[in-house]
Amino acid sequence: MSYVVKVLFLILLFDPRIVFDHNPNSIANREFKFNRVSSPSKDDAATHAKLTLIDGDLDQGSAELAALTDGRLPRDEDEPGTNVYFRAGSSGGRFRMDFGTPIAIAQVNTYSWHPNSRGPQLYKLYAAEGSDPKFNLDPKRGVDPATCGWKLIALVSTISDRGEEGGQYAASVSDLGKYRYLLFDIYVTELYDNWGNTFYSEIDVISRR
Ligand SMILES: [Ca+2]
Ligand SMILES: [Ca+2]
Repeated sequence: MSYVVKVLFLILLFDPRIVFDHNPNSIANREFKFNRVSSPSKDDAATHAKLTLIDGDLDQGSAELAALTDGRLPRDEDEPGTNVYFRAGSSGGRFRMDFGTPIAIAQVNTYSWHPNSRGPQLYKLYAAEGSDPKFNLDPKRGVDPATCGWKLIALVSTISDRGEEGGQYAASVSDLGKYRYLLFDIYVTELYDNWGNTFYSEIDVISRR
C-alpha cells in the first residue's frame, strides 16, 4: 500500500461518526447487547425498505437479503440460515436499500456474528438522494458509485490487528443526512481461505424524528 493510500485509509478509519463494538466469543449471546451500540431493532426505518442485490452472489447457505431487516437474530454463533453472506471464495458484493422516499438518517447499524473469520465487518457505505441526472441505481463492482450519483459516507472496518477475530460485531455510522437509497459495498475480510465473507445478522437504519 502506498503511503498516500495508507494515510487516506487511516483518515477514513478514524472517522468520528463511526463507532464499533465487539463481544468476544466468550460473552457473545443471542441478546446482541453492546456497550457502545444499541441492540438490533425489530422496528426501524430499514424494516420496510426494499433490498436489491446489485453485484455478487449470496452463498447457497445464506438467508435471503430480507433477513437483514427482519428483526430476527441468530440464536447461535454459527447459524447460516439467519445470516446473509456472499458466496464462499468470492470477494463480496453490493446491495441497495430503498426507502421509497428520502428520509433523514441518524444512524446505520450493522450487526454480525460468527465464531471466527466471518465475524468482522468490512464495507463501504454510500448514500444517494436519487435526483442526480447521472444517477446509476445499479453500479456493479468496477464502477465507482461516487462517479454516478452516490456519496461515499464511510469505510467501515472492524478488523483488528490483534488476531482475535471471532464473536459478535456492531458498527454504527451516524449523521448521514437525507437520502432515499443506501448502497452497501461488502468486502471479504480475509483471503487466507474461502471463509472470509461476513455473516451479517441485521442492518438497522434509525431515522431522525
Ligand atoms: Ca431491524
Ligand atoms: Ca435479521
